[in-house]
Amino acid sequence: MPERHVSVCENDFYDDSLKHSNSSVGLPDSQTEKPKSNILLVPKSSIRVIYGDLGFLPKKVRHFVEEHARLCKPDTIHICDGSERENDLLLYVLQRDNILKRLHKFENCWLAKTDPADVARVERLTYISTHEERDTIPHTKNGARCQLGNWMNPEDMEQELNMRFPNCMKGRTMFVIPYSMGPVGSPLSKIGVQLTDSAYVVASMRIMTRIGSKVVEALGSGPFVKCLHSVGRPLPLTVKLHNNWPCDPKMLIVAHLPEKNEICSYGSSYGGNALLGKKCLALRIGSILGHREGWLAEHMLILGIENTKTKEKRYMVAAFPSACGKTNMAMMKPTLPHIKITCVGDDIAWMRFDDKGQLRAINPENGFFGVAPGTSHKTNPHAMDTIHKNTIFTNVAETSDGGVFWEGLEDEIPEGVKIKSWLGDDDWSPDSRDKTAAHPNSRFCTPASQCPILDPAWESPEGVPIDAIIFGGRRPAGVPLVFESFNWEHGVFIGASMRSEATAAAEHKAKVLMHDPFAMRPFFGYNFGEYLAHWLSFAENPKNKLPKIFHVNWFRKNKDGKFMWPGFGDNCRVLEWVMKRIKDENVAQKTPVGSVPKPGSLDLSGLDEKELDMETLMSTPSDFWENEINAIYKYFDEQVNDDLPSSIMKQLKDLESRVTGGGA
Ligand code: GTP
Ligand code: SPV
Ligand code: MN
Repeated sequence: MPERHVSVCENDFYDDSLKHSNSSVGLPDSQTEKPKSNILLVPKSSIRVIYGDLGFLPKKVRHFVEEHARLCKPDTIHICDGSERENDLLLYVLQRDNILKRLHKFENCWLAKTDPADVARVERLTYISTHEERDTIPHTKNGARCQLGNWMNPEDMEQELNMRFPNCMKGRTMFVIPYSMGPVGSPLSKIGVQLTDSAYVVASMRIMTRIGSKVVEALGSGPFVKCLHSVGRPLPLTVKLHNNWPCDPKMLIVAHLPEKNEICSYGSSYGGNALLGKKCLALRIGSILGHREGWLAEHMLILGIENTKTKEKRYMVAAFPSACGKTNMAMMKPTLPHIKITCVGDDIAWMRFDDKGQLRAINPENGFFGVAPGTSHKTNPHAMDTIHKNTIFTNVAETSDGGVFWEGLEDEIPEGVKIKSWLGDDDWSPDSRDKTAAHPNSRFCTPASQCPILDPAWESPEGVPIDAIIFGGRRPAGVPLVFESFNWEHGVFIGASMRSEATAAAEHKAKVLMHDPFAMRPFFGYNFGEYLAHWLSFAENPKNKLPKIFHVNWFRKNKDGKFMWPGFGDNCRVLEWVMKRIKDENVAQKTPVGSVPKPGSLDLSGLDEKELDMETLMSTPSDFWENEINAIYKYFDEQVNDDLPSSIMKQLKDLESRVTGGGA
């Protein structure tokens, strides 16, 4: 069946909005303040603006829209205002085109199923293009392929983009999304304008960022990041679509052009490939801006933690690789009754030291794009309470009572209710051919404002004060439940030497252990060696109060392959210990790797201590660490090479001599 698309006459909403737009013909001149009409003339034809008014856009934005409309040749243009009315229109169109299906069990909730070839970020086709290769990635050694980003020179990149974007939106509507990362108008926020031919992307960006007229007002004549996105399927179609999901995986590219402040993404509509405010702007371009302007853009959650007995409250950030527990920790329901957690953000933190030397963080996002499998009332009740209205689910399974299902919800599905897997098996069971009901990287896209434990200061323009930085990953062996760095430099080394098992968040298939420094491996905007130097540089300012740095591992396994630590709400026990360490309480003891809790200093009340092997959970076996050190040597040598700061190499040598008994 041919795909249906937005067309002016089909839709009352668009018809109505057309009545209000100026439709006299004329060539808009981007040098004058206002275009003469709301119709764009391109060679041999014109493009109607069917929603919004070109004349309300700042001159630079209008120019950007005009230039790319001429290039991509959409049929029509829709300028997003962020209104409810607009959202109703988008949902109407998406439902009509069988891209979204209403989930009747919940309020204003929707299900999208993608082409099974477009289900995750594609790291190998994500590029940063700069004139100097070394600005983007370190030189590798021994013929190793760089694992710290993909670089392309600007000439080749131009060719790649020219192969894709001309005429790519034919027959479709080009949406113009002005969006703000961070609260609108905050001095720490950054503005982007995304052009896209996907209404699904608009509906998702509307949840994940702040969009629309208020952003245009805040932008004025200021700078913005130019973001261009296309599904890569002009009409009429030349191929059959799967699930009515337009994409072109063979031609996929996610390109960053920091020298032009531009992001261009083609061929995918999934998550970080297509919602360009998230990984592309807030992390890759963000980290470049942070390097230039003296701040940090990090793949980190931000949470508040309060001890209701002592009335003390602190904020912490934590960097875990994709699908390693940030959303769960950010929304944790603590099992200790005197610990209260509040959520500021679940994926990205922008941080800077203020003029008093206090590190402060804001969450640039406005929603959560969270991993569905594993989320349940048992593991993450606050997420479950967040996602039952105004949420777009993608690639989860649906239930015959109009709800959703994924691995982890087995105990929450009413009797007699049938499951339809994400791949369309109508009566799915664990014995079915599709191994899982939901795709392992299926997600919910939900407004942050609905989170029941949102921190009162989550939109504070100056950010919340950060007193601890936590790194972590999926480490089945050898890495203790928690350890603390000896100082800032050692902490930066711990971030640099992070490793974790691969997950379904990107295209990596096997559960291999990957180096993932700072959980930023897929998201560095510039040379990782420079990035390390940037982190180290904060210690040079004596005014800076450097937060303590920790490493946690919820994923250590026993001989039977079972997780040794209960995780989830019980992780608050570790955070309470971290809170004590912030105050320098005498609850830590040194190991060669870092300081771990003194026996008895973790509150384990309510847990079955006979079941818990705390000694093994905290252990740092030297044969394991000798291998680990060798792997880090090889990684630093091959991947970071000449760009590794000497103090980080010294940290590795010090670790080696502590582990092998040479002291240090
Ligand atoms: P991204 O959104 O990809 O950046 O992922 P994330 O870091 O936010 O990970 P998330 O919290 O969504 O967790 C990913 C998976 O890990 C889910 O299936 C969780 O159920 C599981 N998980 C999270 N925390 C824990 C934990 O403490 N223990 C165990 N065993 N699993 C956990
Ligand atoms: C991640 O992979 O770290 C995510 C999901 O948060 S995505 O938005 O697809 O990048
Ligand atoms: Mn993430």
